Amino acid sequence: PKPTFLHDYRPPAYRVTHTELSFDLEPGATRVKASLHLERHPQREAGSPLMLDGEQLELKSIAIDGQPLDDDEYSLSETGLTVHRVPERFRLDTEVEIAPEENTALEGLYLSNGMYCTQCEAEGFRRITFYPDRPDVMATFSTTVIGDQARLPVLLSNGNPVERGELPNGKHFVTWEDPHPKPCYLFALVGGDLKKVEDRFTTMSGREVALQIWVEEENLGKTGHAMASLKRAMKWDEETYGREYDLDLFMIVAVNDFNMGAMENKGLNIFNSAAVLTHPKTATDVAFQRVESIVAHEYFHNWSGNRVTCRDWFQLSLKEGFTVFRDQCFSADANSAPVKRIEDASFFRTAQFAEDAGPTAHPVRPDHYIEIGNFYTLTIYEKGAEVVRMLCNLVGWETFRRGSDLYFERFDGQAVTIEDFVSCMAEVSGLDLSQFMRWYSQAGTPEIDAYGEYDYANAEYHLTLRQRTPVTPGQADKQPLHIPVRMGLVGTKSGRDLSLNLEGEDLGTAAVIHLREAEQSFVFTDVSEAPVPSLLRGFSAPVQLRFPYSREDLAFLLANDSDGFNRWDAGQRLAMLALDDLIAAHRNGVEKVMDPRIVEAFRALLERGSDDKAVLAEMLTLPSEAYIAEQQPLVDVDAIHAARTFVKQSLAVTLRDEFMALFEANRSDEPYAPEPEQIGARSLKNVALSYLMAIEDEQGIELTQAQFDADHNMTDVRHALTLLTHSSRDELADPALRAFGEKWAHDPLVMDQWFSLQVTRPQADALDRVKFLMAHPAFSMKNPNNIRALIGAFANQNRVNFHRADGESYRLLADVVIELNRLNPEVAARLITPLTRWQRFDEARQGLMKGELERIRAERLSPNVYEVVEKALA
Ligand code: DPP
Ligand code: ZN
Repeated sequence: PKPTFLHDYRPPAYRVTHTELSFDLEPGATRVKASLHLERHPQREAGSPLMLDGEQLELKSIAIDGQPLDDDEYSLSETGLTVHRVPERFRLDTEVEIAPEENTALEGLYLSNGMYCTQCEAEGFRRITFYPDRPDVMATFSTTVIGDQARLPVLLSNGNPVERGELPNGKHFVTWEDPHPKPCYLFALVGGDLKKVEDRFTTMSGREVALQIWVEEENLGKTGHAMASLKRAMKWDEETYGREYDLDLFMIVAVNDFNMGAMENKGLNIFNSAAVLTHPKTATDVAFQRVESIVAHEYFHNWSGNRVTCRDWFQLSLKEGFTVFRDQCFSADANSAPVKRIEDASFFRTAQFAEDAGPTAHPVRPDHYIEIGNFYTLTIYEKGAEVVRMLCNLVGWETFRRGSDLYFERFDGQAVTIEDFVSCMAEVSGLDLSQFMRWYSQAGTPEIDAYGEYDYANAEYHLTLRQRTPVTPGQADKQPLHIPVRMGLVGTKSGRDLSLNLEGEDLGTAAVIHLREAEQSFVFTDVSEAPVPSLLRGFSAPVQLRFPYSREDLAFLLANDSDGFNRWDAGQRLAMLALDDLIAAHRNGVEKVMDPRIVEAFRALLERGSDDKAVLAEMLTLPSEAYIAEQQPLVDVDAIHAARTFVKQSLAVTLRDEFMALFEANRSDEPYAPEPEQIGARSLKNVALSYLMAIEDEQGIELTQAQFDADHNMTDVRHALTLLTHSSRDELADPALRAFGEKWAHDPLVMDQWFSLQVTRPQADALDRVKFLMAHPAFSMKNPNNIRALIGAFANQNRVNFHRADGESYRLLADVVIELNRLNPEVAARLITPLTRWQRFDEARQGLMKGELERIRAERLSPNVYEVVEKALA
């Protein structure tokens, strides 16, 4: 396979102004008729051949302006269709046969649980019909869907239904019209036996919109939260961005087999059932919040993605970065804002940093790819969102909003680039954002080394920041970035933020300083007392920041920083210092000793309490093994696990009564609601229980079992079951697991949770459990959620067992990748990730991991898997 390059972009030779489609959903012989109204692109030369993408299509007929073509007038290949000579304006009619029943890749039209559905982003439409499958071809669509009335009573597509009727042989049809020009990646079709829940929304201009969520009948009771989230998101986008919905109907459909989370098809969002269905008994708080944010995310795409779309797939972050930023702000408004930021930044620093440091590192706007399906990454989505957040902070919200208005107004109905977006921000703010643009083209996590010195005699504080971005594949030279560093100076006497006077300018007590050079010094004057600097508040830039804090400094910030995010971060840094010592002790076979300063800092947290319980729960949570690993030069999974367990147990032993009191103070029998206060209390209570279970405290065990038996809500039940399953006592784990597995055998989303919590147990039998569960009737290699819940959770979250010294887990992962390479290349490619990180481990493991990558490489590979494996072994 050959790469596609950004610099090769050219507009399409022909545009499609209108697309008429007709689907006959006949088992074993689905037919698709397409009438494309085409015209030459004004910027392209006359006489070009017409080239259409098409894969796995069986062409039945082809005609131009009603004239069937002779065999020598066109040619077919594995990837498409070329018509050698065409007029300037014409209608192309084709008919193809496709096989949705055999489609296990879940791209294009496929069957999930007997229901027809589609996934066209990024390049799935070419598996439906011959078409210029690129986002800069935008057409209005009219779609007729024909199907068996009994088996497929519901037939949906984009836009509004305009006609329906009965046909011979028990069939019926529905015709849908979408008046908004759109690229074909936003096309959707659904046919199945579905039931709907309906609601309404009145837009800010007074238009009535019907809202429908379509699900299988047994899931009708699980749609309430998604619907409520949708209405909140619609309102929020009106109030915050002035964006109104533009059709009379908005539909969401839940499907069980789906490669991603959800898809923003115009008027007809298709969702992974895991991203839409909730019920207090089956979904955790985390799942409720995830549904809320994904429903909002897809809805927000209606403007940031659909009305204004991407010129080409290199611009993917144009819609994804902006839309993730929008959904993050929405969730922050709906929940605890500091916790949302802590969760996002913590995940980012673990997973995106790892991606940016590995062999698949790429810029927010890549300049080449083999398979665009491999670029739905944390860098495009989450780093893209961080870059938009920096822009917003640089220009200020009001100006950012004006820039957003300008962007939507100027580019409505167009397919545009990241420059178009940033230039709107530059225009409304008057700022020169040319250096800022490097954030889009340079891969790698920038590192900032900071040093500070207080000059008593002159009451000055000197802060020096030095930035460097490490070399990433294909990018040896890095230029300095424009990095906004939000900061404060916290007085060590007063515990307050001191006023910041920088080069004669009074910045108040919290300021953003701009690092643009490789090294820059900032001199703050009139600093009345010795301060501890609080840097990168709110994670103001996606960088790794180092400052030589002492443990006393960190304990001080943990207690006094006015920025909630940095208070949490100080606690994490403090824990990291202790963990580093313990990891070294473990490696050197020296007795581990707990640093009393950590214990005292935790005691202080427990005594002080917090108004925001969710924040306190985060502060009491130690850095994850994955995050700790990111901070080590060489990853020693066993030492990390031992050190973290030691810290947790030491805290639990010393603060046992405090944790018990915290648990008692936060339990409740209130009916479940996914509300911030309840969620915060549950988190806090469950964190306390984790500590008690870390030492297998007898009373803690009783409480855990009681919480499991009480069966009050899934958050509590799952947490209790996880603690029992991850304990050293199989007599606690086994009966609970069995009871839970039998009770929920009928519910695939709950069974996925049951898979995950077993295969993440630290005990040495985890790999055997994975193998055993792969034969469970609730597991299928064809279902991406099952793969993620069982194989993905094991490989990504069970670090001690995935990195077994005998390499057996690597072998299992490679076996699964090899099988999935045939069934579902997109999911297969994503699953390889943990093996691509081999450079981070000792030589023996490196050899084993590379050996498995080479074994994969020896297969006949899909472009998806090929690209990832080649990069990993380069
Ligand atoms: N565009 C989708 C989303 O991120 C992914 N297919 O919302
Ligand atoms: Zn998206």
